[in-house]
Amino acid sequence: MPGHVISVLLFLALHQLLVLPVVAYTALSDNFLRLVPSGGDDFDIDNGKLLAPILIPRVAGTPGQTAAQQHFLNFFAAELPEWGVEWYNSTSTTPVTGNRQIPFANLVFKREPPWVKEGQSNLLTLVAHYDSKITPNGFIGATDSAAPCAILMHVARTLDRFVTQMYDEMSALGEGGSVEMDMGVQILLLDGEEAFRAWTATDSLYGARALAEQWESSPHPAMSFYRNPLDQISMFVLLDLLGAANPNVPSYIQTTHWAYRNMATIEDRMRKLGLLESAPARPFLPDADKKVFRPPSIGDDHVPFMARGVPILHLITSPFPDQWHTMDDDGAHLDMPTVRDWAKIVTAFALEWLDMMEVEPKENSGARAV
Ligand code: 1BN
Ligand code: ZN
Repeated sequence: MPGHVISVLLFLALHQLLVLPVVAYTALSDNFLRLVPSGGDDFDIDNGKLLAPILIPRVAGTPGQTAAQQHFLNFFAAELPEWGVEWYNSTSTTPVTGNRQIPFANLVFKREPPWVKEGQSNLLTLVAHYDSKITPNGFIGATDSAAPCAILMHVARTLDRFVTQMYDEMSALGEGGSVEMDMGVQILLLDGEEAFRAWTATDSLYGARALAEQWESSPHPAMSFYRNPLDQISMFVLLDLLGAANPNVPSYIQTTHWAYRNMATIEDRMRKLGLLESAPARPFLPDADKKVFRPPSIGDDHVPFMARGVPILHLITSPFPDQWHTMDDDGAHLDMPTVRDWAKIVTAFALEWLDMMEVEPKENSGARAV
């Protein structure tokens, strides 16, 4: 073979090795999908331990805000003690609360490989807002977004066992330390999404705007692989207005459509395996084959992050639920099979994202879906 051909081949091989990182993405097996738990009675609206405690008004600066925060903190302390907890506090006036500074508090729960240094892990970032709208008085916001918060708590506790096993095995084999493989997960429970009077750039997204700004201006130490906490987000998956029957969640964003497809494929596979309870006329995620995209226009917590280049998967129904921003957006109007199906779909998506086939339970290991 002529020398210059060898040089070209060598160059291509090196380019492949050095420039294009090979990142595994292995679909979950049918066996693994069968083991994904739905959360069952934990989503019960009266006594369930995930959702019932937050089916209350949760407006920033009121006792309901504190009760919701306490619920999340108690849950992670009791069930997921290895997850880090961070508070991101800010204050702002609003158009209806005069000169008083209203406190907004985002909560971030994070599980990452124990060996990583600051700024070295990439983080699947699962997001919902926990505040509720100030009007109408007594508004609960069950789909908006108590149910999405409860779903994320369920996802976190399901991931934990597998993530722990993965980190233990990687430690034992000395496999840690490559930025693609050093994957973690964080749950962002954001405050102040709702407008106090009417949705504008300054009356909305109080928590998300403060967090995106703070993370943008918090550089990691020199030589870190990721520049700042925004840069660590491998995908920002935002759940909103989920829990009503017959949801339709389009694919909004062309650049992350591949991630939407991954989730739609999981839904399709779970339905065909008879693993989902709901029987909608159309899939929850019907747009796997979408080809033409228009600029997305739904304002939501992803906006300050997307503006800073973070990849977004926006899971919000269109049309919005009939109960949207009315007193009927309460526990009684949730469709429990739909809530539990979302819990399964998002959990399976996250397990797959985090490459958990590496620790797939063996069929006779006694593991079972709950
Ligand atoms: C979603 C849930 N949003 C508020 N609660 C965002 C939004 C506000 C979407 C106004 C459309 C219009
Ligand atoms: Zn709302």
